[in-house]
Amino acid sequence: QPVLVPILGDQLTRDLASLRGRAKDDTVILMMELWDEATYVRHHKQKITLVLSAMRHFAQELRDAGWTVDYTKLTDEENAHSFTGEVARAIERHDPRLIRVVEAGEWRVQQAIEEWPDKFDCEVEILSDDRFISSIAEFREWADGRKTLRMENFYQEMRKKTGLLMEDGKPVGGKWNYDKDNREPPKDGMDAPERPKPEPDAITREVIALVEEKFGDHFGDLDKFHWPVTREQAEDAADIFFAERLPEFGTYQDAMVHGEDDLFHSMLSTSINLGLLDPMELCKRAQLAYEDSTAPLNAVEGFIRQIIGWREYVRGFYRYHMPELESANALNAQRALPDFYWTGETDMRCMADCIRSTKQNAHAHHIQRLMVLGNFALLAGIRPRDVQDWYLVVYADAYDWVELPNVAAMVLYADGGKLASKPYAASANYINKMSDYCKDCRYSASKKFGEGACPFNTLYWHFMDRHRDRLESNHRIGRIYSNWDRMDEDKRQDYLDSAEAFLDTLTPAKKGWARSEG
Ligand code: FAD
Ligand code: DLZ
Repeated sequence: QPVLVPILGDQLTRDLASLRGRAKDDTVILMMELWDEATYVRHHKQKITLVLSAMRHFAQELRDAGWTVDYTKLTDEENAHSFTGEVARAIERHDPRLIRVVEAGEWRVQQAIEEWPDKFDCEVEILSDDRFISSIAEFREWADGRKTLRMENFYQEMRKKTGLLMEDGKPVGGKWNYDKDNREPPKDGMDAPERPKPEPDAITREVIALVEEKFGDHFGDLDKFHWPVTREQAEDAADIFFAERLPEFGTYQDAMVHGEDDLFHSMLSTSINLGLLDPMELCKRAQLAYEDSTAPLNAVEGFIRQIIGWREYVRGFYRYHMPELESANALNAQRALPDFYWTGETDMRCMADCIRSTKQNAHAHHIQRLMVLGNFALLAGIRPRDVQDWYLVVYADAYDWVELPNVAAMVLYADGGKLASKPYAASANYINKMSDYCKDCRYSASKKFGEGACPFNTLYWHFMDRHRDRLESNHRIGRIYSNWDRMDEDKRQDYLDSAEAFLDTLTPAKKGWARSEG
């Protein structure tokens, strides 16, 4: 009677807690390609390709290392197409004495796993996912009893816990956070060194053909699939990032350039989330770059903050606030997602470029997701469910545990301010300052309302006006109402009328893009 170790699609880590210390001749590893996982939302074609190809490569790597891997393919006739169904079938095949599994990232999957001890006639051990620096229990302990949860406080705890960028108990350089040095607008004609783009090998090409056949009508292009699917490829990508892009990462973290899809970002989130790269190892490498003087502190601290700060924080926040977070809608946003999020057909040059990159690469960088695509959804009052589904579908790095808190709480303020102290609402001024989008746009960033005015300008005041009751008392945003009140009545009405006229032009997305109908 062996030990059965199910490994989920985002647990592709050689040192996974469930494998650690196990004898190879006493263990059967179970990996499952599942229709349910590929279609519970209709993921971008590149995302399905990425997960399935990385799973197949990982299974091969495990077999080469001497493990027994029982691998169900999507096309296997008997496939039950759910985690629970496939584990049940594996129990029949192997009659294990114990199932040893690492907790799932997604709440939905974790709920299913927690039913296994009652469902199955064998012992089930559910292990904490220690690829994260803070466990669910530690986050809960930190969060319980606090009036407000803020990333910054949590991040400082993580710095102390890991010792990253710490010197005698104090932050290196004297400050915890160099966010103010992460906001340079792009220079004219700025481009960045290309990231490595691994060519699909035979395994990936087989998966691409499968995805074209089974999921050909899902969103997204598949002809430029260049994501790392093995640990080696992911490590190559990390090497190039540290050597060529980290030094500028901090300075231009918030910059946006038309047609420049990666800039100085690491493009490592897909590999980190799949488990191909260890987040702590990456942070240590970043720290070394600072110590070797190959990258400045604003870059290194910024990178480390994203990983041990934001990434860990949103994961803890997600588990702390699930399942309520999924249906939160504090601003009562009820408008359907506009069709152009799927088609890219909009005259707003910034939106069109971010959607193009999303479709071509299954990626957009952080500030595009937050301050362009997200900002629009916030200001236009798009239903959180629609926006959440969209983000979960379209990005190759999207899993519910990281997408949902970013979208519902950070972007849409649907949690009413549990995660962020204010909505990230901005007018065209911000986008114009931080990008080169506006100069060739049909809309004018400097025109406030009326024909040709940038919709971000009119929607901004429409948003502020309709949420005045809630936001006026917010100490970080409330002051803007004195600007609004100083405008004469006609001008305020012009803003609101222009916003309404624009909102009336939006065509709701057809049903069925994100979830199958029926
Ligand atoms: P870099 O800019 O190089 O950052 C380094 C790493 O920091 C990333 O690889 C990622 O692991 C981590 N990171 C940075 N910001 C965040 C954050 N806010 N939350 C969690 N991790 C972070 N990230 C995902 O991994 N999956 C998602 O589904 C996802 N959805 C998002 C939705 C919205 C609305 C927003 C605003 C952000 C979202 N992010 C998500 C965070 C961030 O945009 C991506 O992690 C980043 O763009 C990935 O590209 P990169 O690896 O080049 O990141
Ligand atoms: C995203 C995804 C897809 C498309 N397919 C699979 C799959 O076939 N098998 C699998 O184990 N995982 C898949 N995943 C990732 C799962 O959704 C992921 O394992 C959960 O997020 C676990 O929380």
